[in-house]
Amino acid sequence: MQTQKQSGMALVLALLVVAIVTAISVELSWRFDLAITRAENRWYGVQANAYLMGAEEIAYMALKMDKEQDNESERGQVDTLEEFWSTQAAEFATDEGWLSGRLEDAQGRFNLNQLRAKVDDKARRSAEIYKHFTEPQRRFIRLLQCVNLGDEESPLYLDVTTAQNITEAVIDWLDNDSNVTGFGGAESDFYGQLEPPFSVPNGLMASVTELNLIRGMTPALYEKLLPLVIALPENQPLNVNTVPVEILRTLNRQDDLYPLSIEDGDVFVQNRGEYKNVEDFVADAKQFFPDSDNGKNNFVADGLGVFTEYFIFYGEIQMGEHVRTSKALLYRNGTEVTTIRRTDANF
Ligand SMILES: [Ca+2]
Ligand SMILES: [Ca+2]
Repeated sequence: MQTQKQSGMALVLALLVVAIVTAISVELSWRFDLAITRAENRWYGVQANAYLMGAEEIAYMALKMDKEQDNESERGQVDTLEEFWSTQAAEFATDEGWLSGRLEDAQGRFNLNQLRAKVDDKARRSAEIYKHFTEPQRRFIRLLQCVNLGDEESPLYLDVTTAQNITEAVIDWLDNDSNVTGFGGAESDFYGQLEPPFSVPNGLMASVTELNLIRGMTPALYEKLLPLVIALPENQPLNVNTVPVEILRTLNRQDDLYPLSIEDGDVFVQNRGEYKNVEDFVADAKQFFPDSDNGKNNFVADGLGVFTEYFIFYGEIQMGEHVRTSKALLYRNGTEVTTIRRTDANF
């Protein structure tokens, strides 16, 4: 009996030991796998970053080269989509996958910080609504009406009054007073009563993400505006050589708060040349916004340009199983190129 009981105990003990050893080794091997995976990720992460930084350096070189060519050419300082910097670099094979990069003209997007400057009080009191706004503000009113909030089959556009109201709210967001602009404007009285309340920055936007907070903005509108807008550090002009068709449509006679028609926009974008200066652009584009009525209908070229200082660099790399991307805002001053900011969000 005694020995049977003892051997029973021994068996239980043995099983217990086996169970413990198994548990420990499973735990260990899991930890070991995790450590390996972590090390691998870290290794790939470091490698990927190094490659992406390298791609950014190549973008610097392309922009520097372009500036040197512009300096030597008779055409002068011009940046267009026909130039070398604008071409998508081919996928470049690496030992672990591939690397690619491209540049976008940041000044081909509507710079929201251009909305900050305001008209004087006399103009604000004018009976003619268009005089309440600066030309960049009128362009933004038109841009808001260009964005299709529906789909191709049943398009849906904002009306001009809503577009004005949203523009006024953006103006108040940027301006440094606490006076509410027009009917759509909003200052701390409005934002302070929201849940949660917040204060108006009354200064330049650091990122287009701020649009999300502005009175009248909806997630759908924000989503559609994203590829067309940017918040640059200052009042940088639009480059008419690189703007997309939606932005070309915002270039209309000063007294017209509606955008050019979709048809006009399509003709405009196909016919446009490489403009050496803003005057050349206006002369070419006059068919869409003829001057008449003793200058009342004139086209105002404020905030337009033909060359660019700010570019967006997009890098992408595949390493093993992983794909990583990077996004950087580059600033070109003469032949010097620097990175202003990197982000995973929006500039
Ligand atoms: Ca150039
Ligand atoms: Ca204000």
